[in-house]
Amino acid sequence: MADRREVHGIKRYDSPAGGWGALNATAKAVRQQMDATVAPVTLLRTNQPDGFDCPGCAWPDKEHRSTFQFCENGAKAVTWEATKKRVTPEFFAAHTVTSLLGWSDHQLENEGRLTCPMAYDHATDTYVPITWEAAFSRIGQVMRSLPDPDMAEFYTSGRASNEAAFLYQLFAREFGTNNFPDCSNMCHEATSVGLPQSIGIGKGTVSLEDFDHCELLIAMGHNPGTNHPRMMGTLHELARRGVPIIVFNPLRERALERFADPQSAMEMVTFGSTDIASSYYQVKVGGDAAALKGVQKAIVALDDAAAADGSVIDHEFISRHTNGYDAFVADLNATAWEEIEARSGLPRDALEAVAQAYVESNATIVTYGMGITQHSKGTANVHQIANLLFLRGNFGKPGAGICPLRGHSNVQGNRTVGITEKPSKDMLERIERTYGFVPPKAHGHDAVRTIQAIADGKSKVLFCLGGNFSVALPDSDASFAAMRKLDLAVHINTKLNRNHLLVGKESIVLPCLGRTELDEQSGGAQAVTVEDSMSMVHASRGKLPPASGHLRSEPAIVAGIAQATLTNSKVPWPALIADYDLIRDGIEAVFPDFAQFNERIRKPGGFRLPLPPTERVWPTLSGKAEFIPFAGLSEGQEPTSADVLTLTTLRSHDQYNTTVYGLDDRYRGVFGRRDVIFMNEDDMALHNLEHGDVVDVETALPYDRTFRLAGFTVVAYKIARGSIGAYYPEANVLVPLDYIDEESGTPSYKSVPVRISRSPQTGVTASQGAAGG
Ligand SMILES: Nc1nc2c(c(=O)[nH]1)N[C@H]1C(S)=C(S)[C@@H](COP(=O)(O)OP(=O)(O)OC[C@H]3O[C@@H](n4cnc5c(=O)[nH]c(N)nc54)[C@H](O)[C@@H]3O)O[C@H]1N2
Ligand SMILES: Nc1nc2c(c(=O)[nH]1)N[C@H]1C(S)=C(S)[C@@H](COP(=O)(O)OP(=O)(O)OC[C@H]3O[C@@H](n4cnc5c(=O)[nH]c(N)nc54)[C@H](O)[C@@H]3O)O[C@H]1N2
Ligand SMILES: [Mo]
Repeated sequence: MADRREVHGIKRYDSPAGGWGALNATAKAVRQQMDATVAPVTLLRTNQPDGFDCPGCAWPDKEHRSTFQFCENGAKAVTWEATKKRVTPEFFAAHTVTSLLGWSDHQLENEGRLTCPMAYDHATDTYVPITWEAAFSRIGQVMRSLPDPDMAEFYTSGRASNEAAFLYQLFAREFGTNNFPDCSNMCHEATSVGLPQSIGIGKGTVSLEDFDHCELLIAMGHNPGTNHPRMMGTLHELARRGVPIIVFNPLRERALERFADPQSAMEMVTFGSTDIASSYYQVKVGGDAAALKGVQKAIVALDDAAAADGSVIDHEFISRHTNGYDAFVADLNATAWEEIEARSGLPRDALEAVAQAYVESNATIVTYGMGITQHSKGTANVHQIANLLFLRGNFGKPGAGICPLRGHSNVQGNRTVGITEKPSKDMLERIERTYGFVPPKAHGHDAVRTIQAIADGKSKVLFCLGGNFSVALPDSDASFAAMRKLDLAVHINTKLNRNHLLVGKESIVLPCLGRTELDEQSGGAQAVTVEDSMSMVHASRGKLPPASGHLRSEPAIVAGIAQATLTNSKVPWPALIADYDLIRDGIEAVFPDFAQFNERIRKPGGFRLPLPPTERVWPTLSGKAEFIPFAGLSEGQEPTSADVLTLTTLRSHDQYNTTVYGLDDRYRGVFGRRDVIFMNEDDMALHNLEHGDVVDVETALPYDRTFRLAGFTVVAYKIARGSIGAYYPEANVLVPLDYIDEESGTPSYKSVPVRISRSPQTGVTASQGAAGG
């Protein structure tokens, strides 16, 4: 597009993903954060049998012994934690909290590792050092003065180890609440709710080996080149093996188009690459259920046309293993192609082509991410994927199954060991039997309900075991304001972030060890465990000297707080911290799937938790897999008038959730800025906008408040018509707090109806960097 105007920081990116660009970016990350002598050894320990688990993503490795051969974003995650930069008490003394609020998210975290427990001092508007003992004792005092244990909230971000998470839920439950807001509530909750309804468990069913046997892969709503980079090795292998890879994604994501494997000498020296997607369907934002219904409808039509011999639809599997097929087909028959095409933005023949590929495959895997779950119909979207897989019995056979791509490296493990606001009766009984206290039964708050309870003044204390809670939540204006109403916030973190700065009455920041660091307790050096996306549990051991002599491990901090809070606790906290084997014995006692836990994690690679659907056993209420129809396409999600577009919020290549490593998004051609709106050129023409125009975006939902993002720059992009994209967390101001998937509570971060207009603030074209809100 020679005549397109030049826009600051926007360039074409024509290369494949991976390749030399990835190697260069890794070198840069190391240079900016780490000591050149420490970096190579540390990076080589990632995901080795005796090393630590990569905090970058939850994709597994073969026998947990391969793939730190190379991974750019894994390296960024590791170097960001193992950085040589430090946030000291002197830093806090020199910067008031009010002044730090003017910093961007990137600037805050880029100051380096937290080094000392700090408490907020109103008189000076700064954080001042506090001893661990004084911090614990103050927390205990406030906690014991709460009139009701349900006035405390216990947030977890999915980096915590199984051991830390287990102790945390034990503490909160002995204290008396099930208030467990979790990053998972903003992420794969639609999976945790939807999959048990469909197949009886809330986890994926495939293993890494299944990818060696699959004949078709359908990839929906995830961006592995950035977010699950080790998956690119698997996709590259599949593509080379000639397995069709069908992508549904509103944006053209480079890594799903072409990838040069830095492991492949040939591709590197020849500047070659491999095409990944065999077909790329730019579904409308929020149009996946419609697309899936179209594919299912076309499959049923193919089956009707063929002899009912099971060569198209596996009727034997359906009659033996499922319920609800007839109602499911009736719903498909009642859905018109016009509606499917309008909602998905895809033509009928494209969806018929997918159906054809599907029926030709004897083993299909569907992988999916946030593009499926973060919608007002997220749970229903997940059901549709399961329905599609049922049609050819794609569960419980090699090479087939469902594969939700989990987010944080141990978010799945946190859930497995009891971080849930909706505990099962069985788990509570086992906790009682093991530890001798009676845990509360009433369900607690999830993430959105927590911030609502805080905003309403009903909850007064918030613990954050990792994460950046209010920045990750929707509606930054409301969420930030709520934080200031707290009596006490306790932040257990490795890095400084905005959540620490939204101070209420009291705020305490407790610095903890990261995965890469040595965790030395009185019983010797400790290992922790994590569970990956494919239910493999294995040990993780850090080796680096801690970033500061004042750091404590997450389990030790939780135990310290628990001891200072609970009078006559039944849990032997000091013993558990001396030797984490004893924590694992407790996990085993409460969760029988962890039988011989300590023994099994000592084997390299660890072990796999049981997944009944892989044996065609369905732990649903009926004991069968359930077809769950998507009732009508007309409700929710869809724009109400022609000028309304649907906004999706995205991660850049240089970001880990709210952690902004840098301001580039190389594969999308954005450099040094994040204040952009990706828009289709036809939509731009329709809205009378040009590449580079500065616009305001406003939420088009019936609220009595305005949700506005002002002064962002429009970038012409290959994105589906009617859809626009912007970065998270900047765009969180546009997502109303209660605009959620009713079934799972997941915020609808990926389908917000909006209107866009030329900004009155013209001239704001300069890069604003990572505006924090
Ligand atoms: N480097 C890095 N790694 C990460 C993270 C990170 O931020 N950085 N975050 C971690 C976490 S917590 C998570 S949950 C995962 C997130 O991993 P992903 O699920 O890949 O996350 P997103 O970037 O939010 O968006 C996913 C993709 O969905 C597409 N999409 C948007 N809307 C729709 C839609 O309506 N339909 C479809 N089909 N697609 C859509 C977008 O174009 C984008 O390609 O990654 C984990 N790993
Ligand atoms: N608009 C929009 N909003 C979203 C999303 C979206 O796609 N769009 N995605 C959602 C998703 S999927 C998720 S998972 C959430 C993420 O929400 P969170 O998990 O709350 O956020 P993170 O940005 O991952 O947390 C970053 C902080 O974690 C701390 N940290 C890092 N490592 C460790 C560690 O080892 N221990 C401890 N204790 N702390 C550590 C650091 O201090 C860092 O500042 O955001 C959600 N918000
Ligand atoms: Mo996530």
